[in-house]
Amino acid sequence: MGQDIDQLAINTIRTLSIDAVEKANSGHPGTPMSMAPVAYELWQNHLRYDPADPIWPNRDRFVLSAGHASMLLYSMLHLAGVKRVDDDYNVLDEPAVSLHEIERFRQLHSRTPGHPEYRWTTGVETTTGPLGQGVGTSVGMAMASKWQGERFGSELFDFDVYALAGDGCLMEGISHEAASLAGHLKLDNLCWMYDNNHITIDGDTSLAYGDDALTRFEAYGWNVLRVGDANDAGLLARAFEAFKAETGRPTLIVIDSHIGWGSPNKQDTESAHGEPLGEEEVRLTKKAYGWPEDAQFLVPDGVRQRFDEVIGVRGAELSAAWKQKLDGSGHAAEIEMMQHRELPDGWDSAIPSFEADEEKGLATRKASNKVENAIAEKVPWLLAGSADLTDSTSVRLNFDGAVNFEPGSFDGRQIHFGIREHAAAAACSGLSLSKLKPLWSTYLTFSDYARPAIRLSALMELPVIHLFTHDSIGLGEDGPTHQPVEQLAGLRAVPALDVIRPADANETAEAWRVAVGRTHDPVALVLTRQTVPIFDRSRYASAEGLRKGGYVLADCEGEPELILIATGSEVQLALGAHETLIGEGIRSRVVSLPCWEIFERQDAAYRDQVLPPAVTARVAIEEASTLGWERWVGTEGAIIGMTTFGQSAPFADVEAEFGFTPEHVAEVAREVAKGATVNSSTT
Ligand SMILES: Cc1ncc(C[n+]2csc(CCOP(=O)(O)OP(=O)(O)O)c2C)c(N)n1
Ligand SMILES: [Mg+2]
Repeated sequence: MGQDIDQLAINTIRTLSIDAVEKANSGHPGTPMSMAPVAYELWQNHLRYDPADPIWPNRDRFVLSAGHASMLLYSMLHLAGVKRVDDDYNVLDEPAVSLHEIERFRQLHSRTPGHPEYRWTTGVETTTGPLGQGVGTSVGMAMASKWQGERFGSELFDFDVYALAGDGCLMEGISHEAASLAGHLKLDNLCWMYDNNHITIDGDTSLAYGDDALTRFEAYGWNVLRVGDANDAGLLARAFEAFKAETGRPTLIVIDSHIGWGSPNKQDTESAHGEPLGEEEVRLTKKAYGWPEDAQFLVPDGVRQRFDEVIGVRGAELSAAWKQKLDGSGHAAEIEMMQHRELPDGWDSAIPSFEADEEKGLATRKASNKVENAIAEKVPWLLAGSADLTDSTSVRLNFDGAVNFEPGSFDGRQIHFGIREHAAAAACSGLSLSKLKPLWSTYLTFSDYARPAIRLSALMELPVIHLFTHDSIGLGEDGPTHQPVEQLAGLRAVPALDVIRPADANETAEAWRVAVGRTHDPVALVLTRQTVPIFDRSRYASAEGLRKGGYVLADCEGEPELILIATGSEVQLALGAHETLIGEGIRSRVVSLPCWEIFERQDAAYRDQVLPPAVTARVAIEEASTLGWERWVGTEGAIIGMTTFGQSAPFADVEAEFGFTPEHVAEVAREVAKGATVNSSTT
């Protein structure tokens, strides 16, 4: 076609994207068209990436934060010949994205879903689509590179992280948190490429956006570069070289571009963003590219070979040299273990068991701290962070060597995320994607500030620990702004996220065992601020029951006629009421149900043993929204929960105000046992 091979390759990225969107009759052609030269220059000439081993641990990461431009990434994965990796980490002799899959863009079960999904399509480094999440996650990846570089040596780990962001990513609040954190941490291995095309869905950005991005990022302490034309490979190359040479600052490259580049009627318009170009415009655009107008999904001769010769050859050399270094490093076993998300032998051997103490008790956040330290000391890659509530949420590591993660000690274990919940959660996804074991913490109410990133950790099936304390109105004086009500229901509604709310210190130890032991799926650990009794397990059932999500904690002689179900700090209320009711001759049972999701995964026989279907007199007690408890108490049961916000007062007064006393629980239970219909909540 008379174009030089690199231009031909760039136009192939463009036309594959155009054709895939056209065939699907849905998708976003404009940004792949304009950003094709940027992706091409980066991948071919800078990215240290081996298409034949896409899980090589020290590969540079390419994050498509503008996830709607997914066809850009799929085209790159296809043309670069990236191999597919199966769930057991085996590289297969088949493409991650075949041409057939590109033709099936956005169709059911294709490897080319609407937005890139980690774990589903090899080569997708993180799931993106909700704008800003990619840049947030990229910070965690850059942190992980620094951590591993410090621990294992920079000859083994020094990978760079590139994220392609649009106007939307930069407008989203998370980009502020993430950029501010990255600047503070001096993450000079992080490069964001800002596609400055002045177009979003509604039209020109002047409708809603007038930031001076250059000044903004300079103020964060970033190195800011500008490329005035996305089609200028020379300028792009210089910018990438400048990024690589920079020390002590992350880099933002502002790249001026024209969305829908080459489309005679749609370039620079919002209609190029999220709709197929249309048959006629496709022809005109292909003509403008010097492309055969009728050809579809055309990959001209020489294009795949060009990728093989450049990124393919460079990547193979780099990954082979790395593997040699690894073999001689003495770190191979540990790195291998991390890569497979395995844990060192004996990781759980120091988990304490807590003596019964029903008088003084212990807050579950305090018990959690002891367990966390006992595990973290044995799992070197467990990192504990907090959004400025390190001691309030009790996540401080206190053993020798557990220093802060910061410039100068990037192998530190304690992360100070600052008051940046959203970026903290997103960065934890980045750490986890890089095979570290992260946890971060805040108060349960403020989990709302991180919710989109929590959701993505679940969608990606990443074993992140989201740790939340001050988990109910029981936090007392701080009042309704800080007292969570609807957060538990909200978190429980997230698929693949297990929400664990332990009742006492020993259940807390079990909850940690579950959380750290898993290789997939996040956990939300939900803990109290206030002290709760440590139950006498010689009298009640073992806390090991938590491993099944729910268990019979206290029982009666014979078949129960009434079941009290509770979680966390309310289990003590259930037990208190239970003792009274047993004394009155009512055959009551207490079920501790710290994790609904795990309980639901047990077989029916076990679930029916704990909650016999014939026993319909049931009372649930939880200091949270009643939403969802109908599932456990049925139509004849009662729910003692919250239907309003809380109150600011000392905790005992707040609990009494809302009916969270053993006496009130017993009162409701007597009525339910009699078969009376009881109003479903206390307020
Ligand atoms: C959090 C979030 N809000 C809204 C959207 C819907 N959305 C998808 S793309 C887009 C516009 C993005 O504009 P820009 O980032 O400039 O991308 P461009 O069109 O230039 O590629 C919007 C609002 C989204 N994906 N995520
Ligand atoms: Mg834009």
